[in-house]
Amino acid sequence: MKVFIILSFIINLVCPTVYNYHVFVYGTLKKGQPNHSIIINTTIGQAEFLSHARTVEQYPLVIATKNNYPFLLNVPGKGKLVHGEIYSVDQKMLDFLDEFEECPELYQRTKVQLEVQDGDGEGENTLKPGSIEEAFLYSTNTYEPEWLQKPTYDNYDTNGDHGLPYHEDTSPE
Ligand code: PCA
Repeated sequence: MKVFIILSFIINLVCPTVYNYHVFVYGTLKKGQPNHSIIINTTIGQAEFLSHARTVEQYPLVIATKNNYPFLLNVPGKGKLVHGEIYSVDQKMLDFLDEFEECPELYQRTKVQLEVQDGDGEGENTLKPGSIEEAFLYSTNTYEPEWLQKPTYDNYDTNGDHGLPYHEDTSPE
């Protein structure tokens, strides 16, 4: 076990992308949104901003639950082309995000096709504008049927004119 840990540490030093995953964030994890501090918290894990991106297919991005959570419903072809940000994250950050997003109960981590919008990433892994990339995202299949009737958004902002700011309310239903 010890040997494995040392070996993976060395591999990660030589080739840091080996253990990295691309994650597309479209909600509260984006820059300027209430949970962005998580993805830039290096005590949790590593994350590198790669680019802005838009889904290749349309999806309903709705705001639901008493806490006004944003949810991308896993219903391709309905809703809008959804804007967000692609990050390269390590295993530790991915594990933390799975837990934070209550995956797989509330959200499920699925894969999505994205069109890279600008290559304004911070490091050498910057993506090429116009290219198609695949990334994980936290979408949901476990939604209430009436959520399909809700207004849909193309670019989530907690303080948008929908008047439904995100909040954490831990009181019982
Ligand atoms: N957090 C994840 C999924 C929805 C949310 O608020 C994200 O920002 O992509």
